[in-house]
Parts: sequence; structure tokens; C-alpha cells
Amino acid sequence: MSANAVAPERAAYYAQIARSGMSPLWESLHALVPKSPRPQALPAIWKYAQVRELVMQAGSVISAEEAIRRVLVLENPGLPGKSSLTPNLYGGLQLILPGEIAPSHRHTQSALRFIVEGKGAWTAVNGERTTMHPGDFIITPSWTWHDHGNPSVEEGGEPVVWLDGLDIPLIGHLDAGFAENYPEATQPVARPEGDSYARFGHNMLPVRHTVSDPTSPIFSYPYARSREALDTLYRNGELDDWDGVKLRYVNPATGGWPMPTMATFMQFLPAGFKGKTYRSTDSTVYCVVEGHGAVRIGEERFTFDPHDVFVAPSWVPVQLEAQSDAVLFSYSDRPVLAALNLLREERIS
Ligand code: 1HN
Repeated sequence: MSANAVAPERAAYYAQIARSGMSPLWESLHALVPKSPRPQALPAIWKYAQVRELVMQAGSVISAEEAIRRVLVLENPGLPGKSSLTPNLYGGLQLILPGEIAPSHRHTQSALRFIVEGKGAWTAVNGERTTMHPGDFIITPSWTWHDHGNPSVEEGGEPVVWLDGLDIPLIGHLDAGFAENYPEATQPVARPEGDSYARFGHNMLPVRHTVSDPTSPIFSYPYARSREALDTLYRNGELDDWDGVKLRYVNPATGGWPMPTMATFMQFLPAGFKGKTYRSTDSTVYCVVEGHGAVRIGEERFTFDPHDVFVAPSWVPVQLEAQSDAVLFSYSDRPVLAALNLLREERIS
């Protein structure tokens, strides 16, 4: 309610109670308890063809060492100044150049990396490194030491860009943020590359493995494997009218999500696909891996091309179309909504 719609005696009374740290619920009740979600976040898209050059320019503006993390934060235009894509989720494009190191640290915010462009850089998580390729999905769970690096040009290094997804705004609402730096730039390598994938990534678990936390014991989900699964299912005739062929990433030890606060998905839309409309109370960030198409999010319609990032806020109807065979990666706050019994979905038409 706007203050100027309020009669003078009431306004004087409101000013008086404000001095005692109170406000009239009857003026804000409707906004506090909406009939259905009224997201401040807006449907939005970042066209990679437009932002790529700016991401690359960051490489000459600041070093990874000085920046700690050289990232251009994607800010939802409906949430200005909040470093947020959605009320709970952050996203940013990170650049690491050949020969650079992003120093080791840890924090209670969980992070995911979705590799957009370039290959050969590595990230280390709790003593193990993994090499990045476009389309790989890598996790940095809460409170795990993590550092990134890229081989020198002589060693074949090339610029690598990835999309960072973190639960920063959620952890902010909860006032549960802790962070510390590792005493050295990189953490010691304790296990050879591929060790956790061998233990947990082949539909098997170490025989005496016990689950001690909800976080996935594999931290890299290679694109080649996800892409092949989607392709096989499509050839086998799997095609949902809303989702195309859509799989969720899984913690192989629990069947749950890879991390407790963020859900991740990959889906295939065949050329000519015209999806039905869907909405849900999780807010979703999409990153286009392959192909061209269009998405309708509420009143907005965006065409999408490889590496574009777009956002669908809570409860806004979403409809996907593919002009050529398309692959979309996405992440959302679904596990949080589901854990609190607040997840609602509607397959519309
Ligand atoms: C972070 O640790 C990374 O490790 C990226 O690459 C983005 C944004 C805010 C806070 C921590 C990373 C981040 C971040």
C-alpha cells in the first residue's frame, strides 16, 4: 500500500508506532501473504555472443591471483545490487587463463561449475583434481577446499570459461556464511585424478562405504556420459511433451541430489520440439550447451543459442522450443523447496 493513500490521522499514528519499532500489519498483509508467488526476479537472458568479449576483457583488467576469483556476476534485473539470479541462487561467468591459479579456499556456500568454453583447466576438491571439458558439471560442496588452475600455454593451456552456480543468497538469508583461506595457493594433491569417479561413478560403491552426509562423493559429471545417455534415450523413443528427454544429476550413494541446496539437470530437445507449458516453485537457471531454439518465460520470449544463460523465476510459465537439436543444462533451488514441503509443479498445456 502506498503511504499517500493513507488518511492523515492514520499516517500520524503509523509514524508514532514506527518510533517504537512497529508497523501496521494491515497495510502489508496482502504483500506478505500473496495468493501465489510474486517473484521480484524477472525472466532474463544473457546472450553469450554479447557478453563473451567482456568476459575475455576481464583477463586483461585483472589477474586471477589478484581477483581471487575472476568472475562477472550475472545480476537479475529484478534484483539489482543483490548479486542474485533468483532469490536463492547466484550465477557468474568465471575466466581462467593459461598459467593462472585461483587460490584455495573454502566456504559454507555450495558451488557448481558448468564448463562453457575451453578445456584443460583443472579444479581441485578435497585433495583430488579433475580436468575440465565443455559441458562437464563439477561440484564444490559446502566447506570443501577448492582451487582452480590452468596449464601454461607451452603445456597446451587455453582460456577456460565456466558458469558458477552458488547458493549464496540462500546462505545469506540464513546467516550461515563462513569462509577461510587455505595457507597456500593450492591444496596438496592426495589422490590421483579419477579416483573418486572409479569408486563411485560406475554404478558401484566401495563395499564398506557408509553414507555420512548428503553430498555426492563424485565431484565431476563428464558431459560425454550425460550426452550419451540423453541420446540413447531419445533414440529409444523417450520424449516428454514438456521436458523432451530430461535427466537429473544424482548422488550415486543416496539417490538424492549431488548437493543439498541445488538441483541440476540436463535435457535434450530434438529439432522441431515445441514443448508444452510448465511452472514450478523452484527458480531455474539454464545454460545452453548445444543447439538453437526459443523459450517463453511468462510474457517474455527469448531465442537461445549455445552458451546463453537464462532464468525462469518461481511459478512463471515456461515453454521450450528447439530449432535444431538442443541440449540444456539447468540448476535450481528445488531441493530446498522440496525439503520444506513447498515444491509445487504444474504441467499446464
Ligand atoms: C567462489 O569460491 C568461486 O571457487 C566462484 O570458483 C564464485 C562467488 C562468491 C563466493 C565464492 C570459486 C564465487 C565464489
